[in-house]
Amino acid sequence: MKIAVVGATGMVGCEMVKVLEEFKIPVTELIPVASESSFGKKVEFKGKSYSVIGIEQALSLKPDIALFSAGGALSQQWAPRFAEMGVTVIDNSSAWRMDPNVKLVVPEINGSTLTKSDKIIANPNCSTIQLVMVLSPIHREFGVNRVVISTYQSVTGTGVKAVQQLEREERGEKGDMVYPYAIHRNCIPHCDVFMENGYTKEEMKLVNETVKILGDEQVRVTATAVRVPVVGGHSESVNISVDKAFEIPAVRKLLAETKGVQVQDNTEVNAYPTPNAAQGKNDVFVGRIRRDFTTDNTLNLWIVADNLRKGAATNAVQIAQHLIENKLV
Ligand code: 2RA
Repeated sequence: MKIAVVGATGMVGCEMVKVLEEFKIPVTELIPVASESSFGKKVEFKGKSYSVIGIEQALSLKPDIALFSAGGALSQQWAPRFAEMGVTVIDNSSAWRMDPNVKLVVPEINGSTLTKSDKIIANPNCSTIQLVMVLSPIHREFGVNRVVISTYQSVTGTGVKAVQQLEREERGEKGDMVYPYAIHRNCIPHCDVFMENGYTKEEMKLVNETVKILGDEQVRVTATAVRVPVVGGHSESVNISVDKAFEIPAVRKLLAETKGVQVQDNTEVNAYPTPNAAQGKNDVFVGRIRRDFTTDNTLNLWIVADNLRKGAATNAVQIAQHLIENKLV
């Protein structure tokens, strides 16, 4: 299996290479792809060194699967060219997520919808993936009708320059600003760009992608996305209204039995998820599961996941794993 990683030197791309190895995906040849400034850089994979090459050369090598994490513009331009060559593209950018002809996939939820004809597959936004991993079983069992979510998103979601801004500010140094304000000891309610409706693109990704993945236009979502000085992962405070009556122990049991979800929920021993604990892990962690007493059939909970892992690289590799295991590539 020849697998290309387009954006192999970026934070998500590096994580994709690690996860491919950890998950023992049967890769016979890794094709690391990046911009010209990285040509020749070495990428270590399963004890071998691979040289970073350009995307045109990668296309000529005709990989079986290409994992893209190199921005929307490059995906718009190149994903169709790879697909035309018969390469299955799993794209981590937002370029194809809302395209009606492209599936938006979290394997545990809708992986079974994939077929051999899906040649461009969209990886959802990180904050969406961890949300729907918890929402999906609750929706199936109780019928979700409204979701109010506030996110607390790691600076790693913005990229290495944002992490460098945080680290510089922690040292008391000045330098290039990725955010409009200092992120050190601060919270910035501004993830991605503002739109005319007063929401950010990040918030509208949560709204639109959640509906597409759950496959139910009746689910109403409203979001506030906040950037926080954290590196381990994204956290989310979620208020969920459902159609049916529920008992909290039944919700806790349902989530504990959900593949890819770990319940950490015992306030007597301060057991709840945190980004520091979730960093480097592939599951989604949920806790603080409790009834919202202000209205009927509504609960609050807290969701944490490593945004570079299940929020990006792990989910993409799990899609590849599903395709390989089901002989769809
Ligand atoms: C962020 N989800 O956290 C976006 C992109 N990774 O900024």
